[in-house]
Amino acid sequence: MNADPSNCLVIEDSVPGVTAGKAAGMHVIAVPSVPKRTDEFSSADEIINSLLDLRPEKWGLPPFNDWIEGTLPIDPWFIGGPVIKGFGRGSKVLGIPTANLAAENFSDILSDHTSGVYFGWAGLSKRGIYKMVMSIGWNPYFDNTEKTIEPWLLHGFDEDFYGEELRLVIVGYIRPEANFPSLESLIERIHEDGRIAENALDLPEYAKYKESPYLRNPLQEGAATGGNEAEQEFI
Ligand code: ADP
Ligand code: RBF
Ligand code: MG
Repeated sequence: MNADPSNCLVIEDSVPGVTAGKAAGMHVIAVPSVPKRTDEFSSADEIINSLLDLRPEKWGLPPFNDWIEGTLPIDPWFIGGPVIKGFGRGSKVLGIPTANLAAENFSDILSDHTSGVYFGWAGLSKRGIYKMVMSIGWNPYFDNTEKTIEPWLLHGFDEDFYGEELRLVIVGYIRPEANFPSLESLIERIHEDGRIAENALDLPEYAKYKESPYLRNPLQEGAATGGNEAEQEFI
């Protein structure tokens, strides 16, 4: 390539690739192919969770121009099912209740989609449609062993709604899941995510999905659905 190695940026998902890039005197960003194995990639200059977190401007390159107001639009995905019991930690410890969906019903969708903080619209079969912000992943602060789906509906409810059919259209990405030095800083960050989602969902690019039939017409009351059939229904 006839380029000075110090002017090269390598993006690599394997340990040998990271090692090779550093041995060549290049800058290296690691995107580990296996989550939770970041220790093996410590020789990289930066470790990111997924390509959604690539920020070219950190490396003197032009920024991506598809981010809007702190959010990245994604091809929407559609998941739903009855609200199940979570850890009972969101409301009690954080003051942020999350209406959990059974992750095992969406294992194919979840393995396609990276962990992180996302937002979109939530339909509750007996109540209406609400703005929503959620995390998907292992909640690093609590170091969970299971990947969970944690949607926080941006609305004050007078009662719980366990068992009710919840439909989600996820339209954008905010940030990777992170660990925090204190519970207060985790709570503060989740409220910030809530403000970002609240504002972004008024943008036409995201607001239009509020009309998705998937949110309003449960295909089979109480049954879990996900992915392609739902997407076809929307189109
Ligand atoms: P936690 O989220 O506190 O770990 P659970 O997941 O078991 O515990 O319980 C949270 C429950 O709170 C949800 O299942 C839902 O019924 C209720 N809830 C009340 N308000 C909200 C809200 N704004 N967003 C999500 N869930 C809510
Ligand atoms: N947990 C984390 O450990 N790290 C996070 O960065 C994180 N971000 C979250 C963002 C949002 C918008 C929501 C709703 C939750 C987030 N959580 C995060 C999950 C939170 O810890 C979880 O909902 C509670 O532990 C309840 O099980
Ligand atoms: Mg919960």
